[in-house]
Amino acid sequence: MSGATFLHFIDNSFVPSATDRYFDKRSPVDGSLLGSIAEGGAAEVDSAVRAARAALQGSWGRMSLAQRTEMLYAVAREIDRRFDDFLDAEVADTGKPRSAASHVDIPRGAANFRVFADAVKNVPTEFFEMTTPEGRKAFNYSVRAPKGVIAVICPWNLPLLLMTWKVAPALACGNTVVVKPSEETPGTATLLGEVMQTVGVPAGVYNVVHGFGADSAGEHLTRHAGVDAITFTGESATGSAIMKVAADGVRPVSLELGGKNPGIVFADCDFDAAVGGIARASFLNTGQICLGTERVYVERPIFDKFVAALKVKAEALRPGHPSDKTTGIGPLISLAHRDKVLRYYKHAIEDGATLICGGGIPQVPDSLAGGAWIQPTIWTGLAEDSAVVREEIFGPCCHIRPFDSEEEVVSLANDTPYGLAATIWTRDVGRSFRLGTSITAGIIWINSWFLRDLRTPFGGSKQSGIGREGGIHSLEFYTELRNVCVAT
Ligand code: NAD
Ligand code: 6OD
Repeated sequence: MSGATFLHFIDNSFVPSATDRYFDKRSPVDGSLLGSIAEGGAAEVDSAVRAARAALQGSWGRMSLAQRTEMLYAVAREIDRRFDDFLDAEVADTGKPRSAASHVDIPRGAANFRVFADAVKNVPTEFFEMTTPEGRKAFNYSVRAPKGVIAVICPWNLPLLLMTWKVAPALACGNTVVVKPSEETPGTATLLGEVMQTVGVPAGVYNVVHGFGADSAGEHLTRHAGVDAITFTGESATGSAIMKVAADGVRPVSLELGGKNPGIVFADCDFDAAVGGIARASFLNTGQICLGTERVYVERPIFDKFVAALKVKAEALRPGHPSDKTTGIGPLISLAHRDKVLRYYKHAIEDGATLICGGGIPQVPDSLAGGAWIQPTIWTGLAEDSAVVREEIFGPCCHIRPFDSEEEVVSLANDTPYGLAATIWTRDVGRSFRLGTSITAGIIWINSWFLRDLRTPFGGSKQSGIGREGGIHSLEFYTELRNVCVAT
């Protein structure tokens, strides 16, 4: 990275666009200009894909598994060593509190490289002994080959965490990557290029092209015939557009998309734990987490008490500068995203919601007035067919509705086009197991939220995605299985 100019990282070099075009990156905290980002197009994508292809055929492709995994451990160590640089970059781009980024985003960035380097060394293999019709011995086994050049298209909400969640397993399996970070968050992907240089990862293995999505770097990348597979995290509508493009060339896709996840609270729950859990699920990262809870269902006997307790939690979240240790909630990613969230806030009132708290823009010091600040917001009283209850808002808000039976709440929870996650709070063990299978979602948390061993599968049902990543499931996406039979 050179100063506040974010360049592409192609074939081991930081380069501007051929057209020398840039766009601005503004701080979500105060609206100030943070820097300018090189805007990539077809030419930059083509250079990056060619570099990635050449690296597959060069030293990267010839490396032993041990050498390759050693490099990934070295990448993890270098992220640890430059922890503060990554933290500064992530906080500048997103405005999230430093304490949150230093506990979640940056450690997970390094952990992803370690976990997938470990995982790839322990892939189970198949090996069967056979006999040919003439009676000779034969051995039939499978091997995993890299898929090739992987396009990695990333969102802005957890930039390093979600990018390395794809890049680390892709490299562990011997692929090369071209990353298109979100136009909102260029920092940590660019910094990772410096790490790759320091560690000595061969040229072309990790490439970054900045730019926008449709008709820009993102679409050029997914359309490029030299891309063998596409892994994407972002909105369901974008995932659908990418899937159509991937049909040309019959290329595999892994899609981690949006959610409108239910939080379900039974009267027999540990009340304080449930309030704390739902508060995290609704407001963490200013509600910008795909796994978050914007639909909360609370069993009627504790409904009023729960609403009052969640209101206290929401109102305690003080907006503030990322470096201030007392900051409880950061801004949204941009003023444009705040406009979208505020439209839902207005819509909720038009649809007859009772506003429990929030609903607008908070008071912040004058120095932060240009930022994308928003109040954590709770509503009750909406019909289930309100857009506020059906559509993903991606802001710090939730609607709470009472329910009277397990059967009723399962039906409410499943009545959604999404199926990413659910968080359920109960002390009834039998019910936990029942809901673990009756809720249609990729991840079901009981008495917990956003807690997952990285070796387990992650992904969504219905419009929340296609495929699973995590542990062996990532390795399955990032490799091609070949069946070999050797007759002696
Ligand atoms: P987005 O879909 O707008 O953008 C994601 C990325 O795709 C960006 O890099 C963007 O430039 C690129 N892009 C946009 N249109 C494209 C196109 N036509 N072709 C190629 N690339 C294109 O999503 P966002 O606003 O950055 O992120 C928020 C969304 O991501 C929310 O819906 C959230 O639920 C979802 N998300 C899902 C997960 C998950 O794991 N399921 C995780 C994080 C975020
Ligand atoms: O924890 C993960 O690996 C993961 N993919 C989290 C996604 C969060 C979405 O915002």
